Amino acid sequence: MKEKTALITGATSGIGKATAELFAKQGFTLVLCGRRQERLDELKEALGKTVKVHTLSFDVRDREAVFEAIQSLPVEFMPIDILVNNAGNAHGLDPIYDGSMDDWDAMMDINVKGLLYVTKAILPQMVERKAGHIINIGSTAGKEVYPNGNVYCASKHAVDAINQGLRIDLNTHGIRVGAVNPGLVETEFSDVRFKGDSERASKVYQGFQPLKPEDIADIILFVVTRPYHVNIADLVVMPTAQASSTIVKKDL
Ligand code: NDP
Ligand code: 8X3
Repeated sequence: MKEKTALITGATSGIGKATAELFAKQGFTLVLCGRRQERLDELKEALGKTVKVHTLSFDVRDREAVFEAIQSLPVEFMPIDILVNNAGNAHGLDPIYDGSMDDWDAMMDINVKGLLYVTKAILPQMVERKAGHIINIGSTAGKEVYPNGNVYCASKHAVDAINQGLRIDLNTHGIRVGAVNPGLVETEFSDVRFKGDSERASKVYQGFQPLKPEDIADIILFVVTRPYHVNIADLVVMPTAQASSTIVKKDL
């Protein structure tokens, strides 16, 4: 039987990279996406020893680049059975009256519109085959709004709505759609949010045990390996020390 082919966006770091590594252990054929070509090359070198890996370097904000990249896929990497819509980040953590409009644009363009473009580029072959699985990486920020999270939370609330909308509209096509919504996971996320201020970023994860990217990868693997009649529609996962976006038990 042909191994499943998974396309993962944001595979160069954090949750996406851990998912790529775990999927490789399962023998999945991989299409790994991100902007940082060097990191994609490293992944291809490492994972390509055991499974088929193709890399696509593009910015999810660039609509044409998204479609060109997906259309360039070699035949052995088609069709895509599993799409993990993971690329995204927070940019800034400011009260809305002080927010940077460039940060707002980045979050809406990457987390929302980028996810839509990639999905739109992949969907026709899933619709045609009446099969496929889309996993959207949302966030606890898509379930509740926290102070200064404003536009990042809005972008993840949009992912929550798109997850529901896709599931509804693809229902008659037999395509599985679900979201995994993590709380605090220690990745490069806070480095990006705080624009390279690694001291500030590391403080986010001090005094408690945050989730690791591998914890989320494990859950994504569980989601995609259920029997086809089982669709995990929406899943929220937090560190044990976290009760909500603002309640985290820290021993500092
Ligand atoms: P990382 O910063 O470690 O990874 C983000 C990934 O997204 C990178 O691979 C990056 O690749 C890619 N990416 C970012 N912008 C673009 C872009 N414009 N075009 C293409 N790819 C892009 O963060 P995480 O692993 O933590 O984040 C992954 C997802 O998980 C995000 O959607 C995030 O919102 C979500 N999430 C994270 C949580 C956390 O606490 N860490 C909690 C809840 C949700 P490259 O730079 O090479 O393009
Ligand atoms: C990432 C979790 O709480 O930093 O989506 O927004 S949080």
